[in-house]
Amino acid sequence: MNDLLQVLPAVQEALSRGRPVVALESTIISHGMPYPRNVETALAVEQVVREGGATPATIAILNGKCCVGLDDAQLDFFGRGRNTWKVSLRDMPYVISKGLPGATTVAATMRIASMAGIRVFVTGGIGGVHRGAATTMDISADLTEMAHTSVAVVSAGVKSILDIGLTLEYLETQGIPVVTFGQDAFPSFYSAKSGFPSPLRMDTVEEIASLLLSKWKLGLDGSILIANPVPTAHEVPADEMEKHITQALAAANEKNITGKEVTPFLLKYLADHTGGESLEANIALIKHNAKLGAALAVAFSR
Ligand code: PSU
Ligand code: MN
Repeated sequence: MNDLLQVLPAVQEALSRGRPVVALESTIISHGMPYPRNVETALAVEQVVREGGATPATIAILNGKCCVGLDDAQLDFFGRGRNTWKVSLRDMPYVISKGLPGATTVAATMRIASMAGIRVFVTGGIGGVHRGAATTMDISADLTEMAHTSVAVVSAGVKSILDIGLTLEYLETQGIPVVTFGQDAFPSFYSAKSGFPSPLRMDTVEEIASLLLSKWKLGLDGSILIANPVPTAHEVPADEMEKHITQALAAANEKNITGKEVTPFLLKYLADHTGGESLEANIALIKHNAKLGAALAVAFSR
């Protein structure tokens, strides 16, 4: 194994026995939710993965190593988020070489999961093509990473802070199959629908495991996006969310927020302005995704 990898013993054991493992990201903990709900959620999500018959591996960078699996103290450290870098691919070499603490995004988490031999990764929402990307060129490295790293990504779709239509176009261009679990509509994180149909629909994890196997046997490296709609009881009405998103985008524009700060700024704005409801939805859907991801990892390992 790569000497930059530091794998938690429980994760190492599962991997060496060919047991199912589910990777989890850390940016969602440090930059996506407030303390201490973020740490409670990270621990609860790991527990959901265990109950689903898989071993959780939360991924982050510490002391110059890519850590695959964090202990409770490390999760708490990232939850407090002080002086923690948001690390996408571009930031990995710097944070590793300087020995800085880094919370990994979807892109960086996938890359490290792949280095460790993990094939299934669960998150809340992925990065994508931003609204206005035609002039800003703001397209998340999550999408380019998904084009060539062979780790399946389970998410609740794409948050409508992004341009969902352009994100789906970009996924198509990059050869990334998009499958929605159990419905025809592509979900938009807080809402089960987005106004866009899902390119594919599957109703069982066995079908998704077989899709993954087919893709990789064809030599088509890269990810599959599995969109898992938020449970109905936790949906936030799309028109209510849209009002806040419009305001968040205007605030980002006014403050000249650019580059890697854009997504955390928008997420924080929404968290601050929509209060409890969106946070509860966020927590519920991540647990829901963890359950599906664990089932998929189990099916894939068979
Ligand atoms: N979208 C969400 N929640 C998140 C993120 C995105 O709905 O927590 C985080 C993820 O870590 C994702 C990253 O990988 O933001 C994307 O950042 P950027 O747009 O800068 O690539
Ligand atoms: Mn960006």
